[in-house]
Amino acid sequence: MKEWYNAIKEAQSLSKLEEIRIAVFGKKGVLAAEFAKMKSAPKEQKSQIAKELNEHKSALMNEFTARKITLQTLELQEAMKAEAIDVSLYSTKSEAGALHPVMETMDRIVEYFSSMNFAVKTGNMVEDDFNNFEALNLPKYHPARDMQDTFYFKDEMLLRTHTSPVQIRTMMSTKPPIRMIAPGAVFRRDYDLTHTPMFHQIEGLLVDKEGEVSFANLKYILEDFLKYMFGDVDVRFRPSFFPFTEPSAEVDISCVFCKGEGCRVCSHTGWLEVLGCGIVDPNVFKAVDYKDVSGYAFGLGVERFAMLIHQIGDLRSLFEGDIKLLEQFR
Ligand code: 2U9
Repeated sequence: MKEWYNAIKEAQSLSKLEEIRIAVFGKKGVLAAEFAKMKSAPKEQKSQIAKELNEHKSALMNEFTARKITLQTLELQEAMKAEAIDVSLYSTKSEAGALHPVMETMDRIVEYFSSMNFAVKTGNMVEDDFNNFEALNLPKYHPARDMQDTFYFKDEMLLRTHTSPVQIRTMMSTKPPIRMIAPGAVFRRDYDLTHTPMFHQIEGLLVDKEGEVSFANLKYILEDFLKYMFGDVDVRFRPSFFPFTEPSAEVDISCVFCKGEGCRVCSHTGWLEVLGCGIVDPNVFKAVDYKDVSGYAFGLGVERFAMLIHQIGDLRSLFEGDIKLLEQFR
């Protein structure tokens, strides 16, 4: 027995101590073995052996408990030493970050359409010809493809020029009705005062049974949305053309800078163009094999919204990462 007292006293870790506990007190441990041996001892010695064994048992248990508490305390002290934080260290001043104005604007737009029960769907930036053009009533060599200069990879793959492929893929994989928006980055070969090769769009699509979706529905939600974004502005719809919608319209708001009086920003018209929209062209539904449906769609550029909301004059400044601009949005 003596060696087990020493083993307990000298155990250097809780795991080692646990091994010893099993070896001493376990079902197949030394104490159990000694008690078993006792059965075959002469009758008159039995009670003496039992007494001694029980004394050992409780003395070993006392040793074990004492050692366990010591080791637990030691291990806790080690852990506290390892995880210690020196609160007396000087800290260097760190500036709080903030969302980029484009992302903040994107979140606000997504928030509005989510509240109107539009699902939010994202897709891939690398797309194919069918999903980016063909299915959107833009066949090869159609002059409307010139409107969007495209970045091509080999094998007819390309960087999406709008988020519309997200809607095409959604329609190809789900049955109508559809009520969704697609926010995300898009790419066009363009670079000047008002164009960057990458910008962000949010497009919306609503599809329901034939005759259930009208231009009036579209007009209502876009007017409500623009008042949510810009406050008490006037909204007007002008006839326009897009290959994927018919009829189509461009949407203007009264100039947020001069309140419609006419200024440099609105080219003295009193109006700012902010959206495009229309009733989904039947050729688009044909391409995705949707029958007996009607729908509306709209699209907007997020950078343009951010510029109008925050009165930012040059689109390119949104992409320069200039801390002087960004810290104004903290
Ligand atoms: C499907 C069917 C129709 C999306 C639409 C516009 C009009 C539009 C521009 C706004 C500024 C692009 O970022 S911008 O340059 N967009 O004017 N977008 S209708 O129509 C769709 C989309 C997908 C299946």
